[in-house]
Amino acid sequence: MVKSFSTFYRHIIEEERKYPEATGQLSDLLADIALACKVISLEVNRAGLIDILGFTGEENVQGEEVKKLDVYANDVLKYVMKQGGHTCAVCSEEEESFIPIDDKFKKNKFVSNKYICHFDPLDGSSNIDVNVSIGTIFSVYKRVTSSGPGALIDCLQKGTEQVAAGYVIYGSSTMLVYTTGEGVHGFTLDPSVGEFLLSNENIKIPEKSKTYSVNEGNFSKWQKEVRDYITYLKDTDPETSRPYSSRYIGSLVADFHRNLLYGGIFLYPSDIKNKNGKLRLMYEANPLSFLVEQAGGRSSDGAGRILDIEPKNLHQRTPLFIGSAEDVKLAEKFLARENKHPD
Ligand code: AHM
Ligand code: MG
Repeated sequence: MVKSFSTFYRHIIEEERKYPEATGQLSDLLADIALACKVISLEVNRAGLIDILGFTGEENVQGEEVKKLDVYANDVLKYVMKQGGHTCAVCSEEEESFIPIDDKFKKNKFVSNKYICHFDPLDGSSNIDVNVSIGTIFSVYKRVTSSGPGALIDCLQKGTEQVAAGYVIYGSSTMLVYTTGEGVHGFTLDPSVGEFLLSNENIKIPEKSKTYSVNEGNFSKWQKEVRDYITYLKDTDPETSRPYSSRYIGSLVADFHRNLLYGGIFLYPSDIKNKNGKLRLMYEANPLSFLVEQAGGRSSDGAGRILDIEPKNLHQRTPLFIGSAEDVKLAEKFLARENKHPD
């Protein structure tokens, strides 16, 4: 329940004021991200109309090129980040390499381009065309180099170095959920006033859940320990709330969001085809891991904490077990005990 009325911008400014040395630039950067996501949200909402209105070809009726939604989201975020002047590089799941940003976008001496942003511009690609919730995931780091456009070393930092992270879910309503290391807060977009309004203050994920989210079609491709874990969750034992319910949308942001609010474990383990799982460390696992830990949950690659992984490249993949702390701990126990029951 929200105690007081607040917009997203007012909330981040008030959070930043708790630190007298803060310059307000992180708040401005987060406000830029929120703005870009409002623009993306508009386009996502219109997407279903494109065919009906005849925008089917490469060009729309104005003769403008119709971009695929994920390409559009990527372009909007890059543009807004560049114009904001706070970033020296942007990294995106849609781009092969990082995009260095020139100093010329710094607006004045009070703006320093000291941040790096990572984006998954539109996650849940298989759901884009079927009106199922999708999302934008973001994370922010401080640069380690001192000036000029950012370098790879700025972009390849461990998840523990994130100064902010969050996502925007384009669902039955559009919501922004973020952390700067001071808890997790959720805002719902009021389309009539165009503002994200505080709706979920200081979100805490239930410690233990009754729900698991996984693409179970991959069951036969998983290692035995993962198969044993899922089989265990499906066995009947009322004392441990089993069998668990299964909930899988196939949009990470949507699956994560539901589990964050109701409790649950999401897993995308490695399998015989994807030796390191499917999800990306820098664009998906790290930001959601920062959020889940701030909400009292846990995130692991099955063997250790996601946020402690030293990244080797921008598109590195990782197995992911994320959600309610007790459930993730149990999954880790199964993975650690080869062929043994963990009870
Ligand atoms: P994407 O970045 O191409 O959208 O892929 C990531 C998505 C996640 O949103 C989701 O959790 C997962 O892929 C679903 O994968 P699968 O279809 O194999 O279950
Ligand atoms: Mg993705």
